[in-house]
Amino acid sequence: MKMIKYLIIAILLFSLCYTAAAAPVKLIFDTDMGNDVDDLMALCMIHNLQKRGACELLAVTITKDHPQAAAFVDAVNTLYGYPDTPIGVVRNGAANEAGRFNLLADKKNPDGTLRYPHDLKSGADAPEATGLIRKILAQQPDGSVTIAQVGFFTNLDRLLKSKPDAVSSLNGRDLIAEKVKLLSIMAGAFQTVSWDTRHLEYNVKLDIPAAQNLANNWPAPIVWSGYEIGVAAAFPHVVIEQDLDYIEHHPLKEAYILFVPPPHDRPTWDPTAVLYAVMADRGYFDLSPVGTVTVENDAATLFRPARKGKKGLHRFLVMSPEQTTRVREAIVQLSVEPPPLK
Ligand SMILES: [Ca+2]
Ligand SMILES: [Ca+2]
Repeated sequence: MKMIKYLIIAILLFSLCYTAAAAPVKLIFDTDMGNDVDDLMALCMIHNLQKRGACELLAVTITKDHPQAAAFVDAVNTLYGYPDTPIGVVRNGAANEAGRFNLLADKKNPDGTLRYPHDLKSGADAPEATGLIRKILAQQPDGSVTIAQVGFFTNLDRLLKSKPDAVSSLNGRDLIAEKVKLLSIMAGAFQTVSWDTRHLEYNVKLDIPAAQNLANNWPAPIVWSGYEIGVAAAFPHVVIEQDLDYIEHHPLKEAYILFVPPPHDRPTWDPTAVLYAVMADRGYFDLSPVGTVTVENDAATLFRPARKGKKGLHRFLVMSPEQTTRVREAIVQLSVEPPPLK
């Protein structure tokens, strides 16, 4: 009898613990990898969060229209032990210059082998991003997918405008409404930036019509990490100099130095959007009230809170000084954690 009692207690305790464990966040990472090194910090973070079961990276989609972007993303995915993560690329997109560090994808060792091994050699061999996102969304449970967009709005604008196809009878807007839980975006500015109350942020500027369509028509909640958030929680460059020597070549160290060498503390724009996407309930950030972001023709982003009793789908991140310290340290530790060491 006593045994049965203990067994029941054990089962109850187990089920309590089991329900307490959060399911991994199903994540699509949409990036302009190669235009700034913060995209790479964000991707390293995602893999380390994935390793511990906090998220599941369903795909990486790329808005930078250069073939080495996809190859470099595959190289990083491979280093972290996820060589088969699906990768989709934009066609006829923005920012088609090479950038400063995606060339690491093709770097060779003295013996002729790749420094960062990977099998996707060029974005030309990757599927188009919109179709890939449609396929992945169609396969996922309703209301389950989080998207972190840390580049331009091109891919998600095209997703929104997409027509029914072989993978789903829903148009883009309806497919998003059914499957997407949250869109966490790094874009825009919602506070004064260096006394400028109309800071025109890069991710919006590169494809303004796409940003306008998304802000006006995306049918699910959006949380915006404005320019000011990443600037406030800038990455301490000493980490690049001292903490990544556990392997001979580290892509984050090499890319950071190629992009803007220490002693520069790079803002953590994209990592903040990923941190919120995966750990939304951990108090790293506070949120504005709900409202609506409007993108103006010059790329300015204006937020208006919803009037009393009205609904709004948009909010933006805010951070106290204490939260800023926590966010910076979380991003540092999550992005420098070693990949599986050989
Ligand atoms: Ca691969
Ligand atoms: Ca970016």
